[in-house]
Amino acid sequence: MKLFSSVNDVTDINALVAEALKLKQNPYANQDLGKNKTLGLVFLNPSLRTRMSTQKAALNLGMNVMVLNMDKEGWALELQDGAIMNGTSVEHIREAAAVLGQYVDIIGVRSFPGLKNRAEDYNEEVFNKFVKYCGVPVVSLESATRHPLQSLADLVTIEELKTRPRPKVVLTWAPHIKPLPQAVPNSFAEWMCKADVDFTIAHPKGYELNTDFTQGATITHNQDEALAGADFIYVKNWSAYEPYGKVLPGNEDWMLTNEKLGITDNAKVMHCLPVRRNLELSDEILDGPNAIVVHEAGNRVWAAQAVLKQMLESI
Ligand code: AN0
Ligand code: CP
Repeated sequence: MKLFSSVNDVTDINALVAEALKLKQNPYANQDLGKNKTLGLVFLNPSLRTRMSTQKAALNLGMNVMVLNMDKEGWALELQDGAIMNGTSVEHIREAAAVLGQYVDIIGVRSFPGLKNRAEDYNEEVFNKFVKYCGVPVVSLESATRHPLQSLADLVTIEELKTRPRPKVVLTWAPHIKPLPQAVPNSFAEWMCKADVDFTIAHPKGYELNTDFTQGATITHNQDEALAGADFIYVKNWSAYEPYGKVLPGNEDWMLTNEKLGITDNAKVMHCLPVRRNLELSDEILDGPNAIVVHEAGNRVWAAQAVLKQMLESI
């Protein structure tokens, strides 16, 4: 594997999930694979889980890791070709990415969407330019429209904890005060649509996702109807796709509570984190027996390790 940017870069998702679960049982079995190989992690936005879990995964494989917090410690990047750089940007992505590729064997990049210009975000301008100019394999650490390491960890978690062969999985929108990307729900949807699950998306009117990511999903505006009989509930806020990047008024009653959990089949509750308590998810859910959010975050290590392992095997 030379690129991990979406589910479409994976030839066999079941094999990748099985690999992640195998690594969980035996984390240090491939310590020689990463010897004298270096992973570079480039962050243009904050991160706790992706940063730490991907570093841990690389260390388990015997790799060295270098981290650049480009938003805080790097030079201000220029993205436009042909720009006359007499403003605030100091270095063009052409040189920055190419130079990083000189120092490391694999690069991970996190670049959130601006949520202002939909075409720019959905063209993945920043991520794709890193891929184009760095000259080494690239792993997405969450790009403008997808978060594949998160979705892989989510699928690993569902595989691990499911109690029937084809569980009912519900992605349900949650309230938030800030406009958040569509990356996590887009990605979760496209992975679930390819997995052996019964998949439903519930959101208020106006929060329709780009249909490229939701082919095969059942989509409803009725949260209670969606929750009925669910085995896994995936809670996440996202801003509107149309009007792009906007938070629409109302819908506070979409926060998951124990009362709503009662409609489900004793569902396990997932969230990618970070989560705002009592806005997106209630204390009673997060502190209750059905929340598996910390377990899910723990599985980020095995997802990242499975991906890095496949990349190391191909360089
Ligand atoms: C980000 C998002 O929703 O995409 C990162 C989640 C992993 N969340 C926030 O910005 C709060
Ligand atoms: N879930 C997730 O990617 O968390 P971070 O933003 O903290 O990395």
